[in-house]
Amino acid sequence: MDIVEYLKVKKRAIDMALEKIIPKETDFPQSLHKAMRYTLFPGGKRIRPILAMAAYEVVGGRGNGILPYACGLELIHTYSLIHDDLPALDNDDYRRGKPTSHRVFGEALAILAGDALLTEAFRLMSKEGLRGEMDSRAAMEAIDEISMSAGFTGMIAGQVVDIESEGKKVELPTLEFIHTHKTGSLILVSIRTGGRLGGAGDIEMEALTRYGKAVGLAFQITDDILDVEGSRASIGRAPGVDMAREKNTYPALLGLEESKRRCNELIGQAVAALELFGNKGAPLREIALYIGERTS
Ligand code: GRG
Repeated sequence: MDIVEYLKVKKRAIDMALEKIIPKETDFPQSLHKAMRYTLFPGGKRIRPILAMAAYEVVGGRGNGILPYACGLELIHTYSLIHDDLPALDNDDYRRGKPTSHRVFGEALAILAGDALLTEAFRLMSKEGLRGEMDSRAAMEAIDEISMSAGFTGMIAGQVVDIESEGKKVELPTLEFIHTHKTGSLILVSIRTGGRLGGAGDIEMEALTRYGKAVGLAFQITDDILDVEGSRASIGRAPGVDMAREKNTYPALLGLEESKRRCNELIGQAVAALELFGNKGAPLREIALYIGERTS
């Protein structure tokens, strides 16, 4: 299969859906809608919603019912980037190839735009649940799991341990906690949401969970490696900031070569977890390989 074309087609479907959801820049209050759209469009790779759609399809999910959840996951991710860049957190100037939200709109509006995207994510997903096209219990379970993965038992917990560990040398289990929570939990729940809403049985969910855990951690290890080896043009933000900020990363703790070895090992585990899907697992397999080799 042509993974580049696959990613392009899925990204287009997500972008078109997001375009309809987010108010126009001309709607009052314009400043809020401008700030919400600014970081969301043209956006990044859309890997979390694409994973949700691919997992939905691999277990036999049909139609567009997954799309509001896929978009919701992207809105949560985009809010986290806006807030992560704020002066109180990473104080970054550049994101998705352009100046960060607070640099353009000021801190207050960047915070509020992030809040609005996060809140809209849950409205969107619950509205779809209420429409009744999906099994409403599965929809509520998906929203429950997404809340836990984005909140204090997931992404926020990882972020807190990350900022509290800056400048200190942590052991591998703490670094793994940071990576699996800060980044891995939203990736894992994207895949599990696709599986759940697509009607996966227990064995399929278990396979998707093994796949999701492996690609989630591999994704952040690659991010750490790109901070060392990437360029501003490729990653859309300044490289070298993790090192300058004495962040705990895989290359800082284990070195570049060992980090790459562990990343490849995780990608191998992810691919192996897809065995039961046979040929149908090709999109998820290609996405895992792409995550291991990505340069942006
Ligand atoms: C509530 C003040 C406040 C802050 C919350 C939750 C949070 C801050 C930060 C989340 C942690 C975070 C941003 C982790 C980074 C994960 C990561 C690898 C981001 C880059 O993801 P890509 O490469 O980006 O998918 P694109 O731009 O392609 O979507």
